[in-house]
Amino acid sequence: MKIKSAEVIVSSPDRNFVTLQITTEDGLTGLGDATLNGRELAAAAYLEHHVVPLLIGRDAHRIEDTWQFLYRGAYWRRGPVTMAAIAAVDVALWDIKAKAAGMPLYQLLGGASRDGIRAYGHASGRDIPEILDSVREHLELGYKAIRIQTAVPGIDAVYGVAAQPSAGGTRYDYEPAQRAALPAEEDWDTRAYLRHIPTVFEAVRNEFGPELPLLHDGHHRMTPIEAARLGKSLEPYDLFWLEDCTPAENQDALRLVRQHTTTPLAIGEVFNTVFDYQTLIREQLIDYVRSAVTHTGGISAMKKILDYAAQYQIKSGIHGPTDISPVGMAAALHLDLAIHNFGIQEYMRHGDLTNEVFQQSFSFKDGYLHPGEQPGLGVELDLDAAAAHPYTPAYLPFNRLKDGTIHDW
Ligand code: CS2
Ligand code: MG
Repeated sequence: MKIKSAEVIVSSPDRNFVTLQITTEDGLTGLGDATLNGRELAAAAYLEHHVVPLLIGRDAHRIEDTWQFLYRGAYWRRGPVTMAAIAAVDVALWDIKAKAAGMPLYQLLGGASRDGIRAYGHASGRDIPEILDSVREHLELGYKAIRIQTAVPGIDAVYGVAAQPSAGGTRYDYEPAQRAALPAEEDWDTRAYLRHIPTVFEAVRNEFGPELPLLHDGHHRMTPIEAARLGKSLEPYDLFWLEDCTPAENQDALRLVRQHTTTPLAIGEVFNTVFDYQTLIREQLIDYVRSAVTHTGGISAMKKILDYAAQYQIKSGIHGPTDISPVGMAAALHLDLAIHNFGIQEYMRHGDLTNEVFQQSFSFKDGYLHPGEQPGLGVELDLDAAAAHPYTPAYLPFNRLKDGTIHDW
């Protein structure tokens, strides 16, 4: 089954997406996601100029060989752009193979290991009443696990807090990339943050009780000892996880955090290969692997990472914000359904315009996602609808401290 053509589609309903569509000589099509928030054109160019020409004429069934060819044959390995491009090819070929087999993709990964995929949503607010209101809204939407992000007194603009109705129509969906020619500047003060966060979880636990799984994203901003302090101060509130508590390029940093707190740790949404996780997994310094299928070389690579993590009792917590397209989300769901060491799936609902461009068969009901039973991924791309939304520059913000020093966003 030879590859006849491959098309890179950059489209910007609600936000920018990069989609690869591979077509075989038999007329089968497969979709892959290469969306890289704020760097979409880099991923699209890598695909367009350095991957697509290599695909034409290759056997679409040879997924592993194509992956190894694109990874080892490039010479320059790893990194978000390379691995997003390889991911798009990998997922598109899995989509084609499952369509050719006439079954949903998860069946080719070993079949279902569970009936549904527990999701978590994003509650946020500028103050405690807004946060409690946002939690109620997400409970009404059916979520059974909820991430809590909050504004911080003394800080003007903080990650994760939607202050105005979003494209999705609900007040609390938060799209971090802002459409503008240049990135927006936000501010940060770790001490103010560390003082404030425990008060928020105290209020949420008092209102909603001890059972509801609560998550929080530290978003790479603390030093290891600050992360240790936060993890320890949150232990009374029994979090499901504390995410990205400290930048983890230096994987050894998590040893210090782990020595001080039993709050479960999730890391890896900016990681792209198993090598980014090696110490973290082997020394059990984390509890959840956070990468997205889209940024980690696709289903083939992500399954290898999660199988390695399973040997150390570490579970999946696949990244699922709005900057993972419905194609990337569907790929995650097929993997979530099949692997044994599933943990939880992040699920930010896409906006109406996005759902017009990407027709999806996955469902969200009573807090659980399911990829559906369509052959393949279960996502189809409306090329005309996609063409109606051309790329629009949009960047993730950057942070400065009060003294003007650049800080992790
Ligand atoms: C966040 C993301 O979903 C998360 O856990 O870390 O919103 C992240 O900021 C964006 O995906 C970056 O593109
Ligand atoms: Mg995160």
